[in-house]
Amino acid sequence: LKQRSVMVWFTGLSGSGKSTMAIALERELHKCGLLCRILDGDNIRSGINNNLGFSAEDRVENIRRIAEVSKLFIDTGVITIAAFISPNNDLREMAASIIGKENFLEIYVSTPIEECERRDVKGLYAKARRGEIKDFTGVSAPFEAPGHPDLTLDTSVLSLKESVHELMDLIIPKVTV
Ligand code: GGZ
Repeated sequence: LKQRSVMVWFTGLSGSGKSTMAIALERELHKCGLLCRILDGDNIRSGINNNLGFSAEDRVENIRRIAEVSKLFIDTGVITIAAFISPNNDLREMAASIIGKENFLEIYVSTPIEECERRDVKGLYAKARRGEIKDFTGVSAPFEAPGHPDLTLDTSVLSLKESVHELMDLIIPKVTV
């Protein structure tokens, strides 16, 4: 395999742009012939983690399983991209220590809540404001910004293309043999 693997760990609010960035990054890595795997709500919360909700304990178990699965991919040499809110430092530190801190890139998608709420692609913020979803991150559950992320990307300032460019500049030197 002509590549080294790395964990690309996105953190940020619902609607901040994590999944969109993950997909665009995957496309760009594929263009370079690099093998990668996206883990997100669509393939994790609907499958292996379909018994988990959004209580603090369930979020810990969600992230723990995601980190263990990521480790399997990383050990196989696959660049692994995770797009989960992972709302606090303890959760992200747990993931980094399971995966190995030396392989872990923390990417903070810092799009402000006002912008996420304005987009409200799935109508979840409106529901959360009406009290129809409890423990909603940013509304009725906390989000703790990372202290020292490897990269911070604000989609209200940067285009998708610019964000992917910054990601590639960070990742390529780490994965090319
Ligand atoms: C936060 C919630 C909640 C609550 C459902 N809080 O925009 P989405 O819809 O697709 O992304 C959100 C997703 C968050 O799941 P994660 O596994 O990333 O969260 S965590 O890392 O904190 O475990 C949102 C939807 O699930 N969603 N209820 N209460 N997001």
